[in-house]
Amino acid sequence: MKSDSKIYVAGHRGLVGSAIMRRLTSPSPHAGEGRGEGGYTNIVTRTHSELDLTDQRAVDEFFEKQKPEYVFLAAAKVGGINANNIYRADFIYQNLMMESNIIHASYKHGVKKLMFLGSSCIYPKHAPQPMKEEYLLTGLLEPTNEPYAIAKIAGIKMCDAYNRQYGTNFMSVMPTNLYGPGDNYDLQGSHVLPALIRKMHEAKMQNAKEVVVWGTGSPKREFLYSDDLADACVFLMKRCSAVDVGEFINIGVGKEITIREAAELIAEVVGFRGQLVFDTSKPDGTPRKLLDVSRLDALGWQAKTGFREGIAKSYADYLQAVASTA
Ligand code: GFB
Repeated sequence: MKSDSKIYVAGHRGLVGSAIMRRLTSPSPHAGEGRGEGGYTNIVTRTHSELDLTDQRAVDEFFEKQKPEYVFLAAAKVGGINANNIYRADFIYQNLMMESNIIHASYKHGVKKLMFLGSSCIYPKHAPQPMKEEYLLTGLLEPTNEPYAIAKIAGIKMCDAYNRQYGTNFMSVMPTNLYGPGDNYDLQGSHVLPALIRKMHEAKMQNAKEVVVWGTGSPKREFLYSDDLADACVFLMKRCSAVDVGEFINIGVGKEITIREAAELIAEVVGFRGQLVFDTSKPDGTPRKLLDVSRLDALGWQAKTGFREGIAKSYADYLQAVASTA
C-alpha cells in the first residue's frame, strides 16, 4: 500500500472506520518504531445516504467507477448485548448483505487487498481461554449475539473461499471488544464502556447516589482502544497478505478485567463517588472472551494504550460530544 494508493474505507464514520481514517491520515502511535507516519492521500469514502451497502447494484457500480486498490471493510451493523439480542434480524440481514456485496465487488473489480473486520463473538460461548484462532466453529455460540456472530463467520468464510477459488488477497481480522472516540453512547444500544461513561457522568452531575450496572458484574472482557485497532489494521494491511495471517487473526491486548472492575475504574476516572448496583435481570452474555494474541505478537504488533488512559480519552470524547449537542 503506497501513499497514493486508492483506499476505500467502508464505514468511515463508525468507531472502527473513523479510527482507520485517523491512522491513514496521521502518524501511528508507534511512529518512530518503523510503523509509518500515515500520509495516505487517496482515500475514498461514502456516507450511508450516498451509498447503501446493502444494495448490490449500487455497490457494484461504486466499485466499477472508483476502482479502489485496497479496501477496509469496517462497515457493519453493531451494538451492545441488548441491541444484538433484540434486533436479531437486522444484525444478520444487514451484515450479511454488506459483507457479501463488498467482498464480491472487490473480487469482481480486482481489489489488490481487502481487510474484513469481524468480532471476538465468533468464538464458541465456552471456548477455552485465551481463544486461539483454531477454536472457530468448535462449539455453540453465545445466544445473545448469535445472528451477528453467524454473519461475521460468513464474512470470514467468504474471504477464505474467494482466496482459495479465485486467488484473491482478502484478510480477516478479529478484534476484541472495542471502545474509543466517536462511540455510541445510546444507553439501550451501546456497548458497556460508553454506557457506563455516560451513566456515571450523568449520575455525577445529578448528585445521584447509585448507578445501575447490567448483569452480575462477574463476566470478563478484554477491551482494545479503537486507535490501537486501527494501527494494527494498517500494520497488517501494509506488511502482510492473506497467506501470512491464515483464515483470520486475532487483535487484542491479551488482558481481561471483570465488568465490576471496569465500572469501578470508570467511576474513578469520571469522579462518580456513589454506589454501583447490579441489575441481574439483565443478561451477562459470554462469561469470558479473552483473545490469544500470540500470532499477532509474533508478527511484531502489540497494543499501546493502557485501559485507564483509554477510558480517560474516551471520557474526554464523551464530554465533547455532550458539549456539541448542548
Ligand atoms: O459490551 P456489551 O454490551 O457486549 O456487554 P458483549 C458486556 C457486559 O457488560 C455484559 C455488561 O455482561 C453486560 O451485561 N453491562 C453492564 C452492560 N452494564 C452495561 C450497560 O449499561 N450496557 C451494556 N451494553 N452492557 C457484544 C456483542 O457482547 O460484544 C456484540 O453483543 C459484539 O456482538 C461485541 O461482539 C464486541 O461483550 O456482551
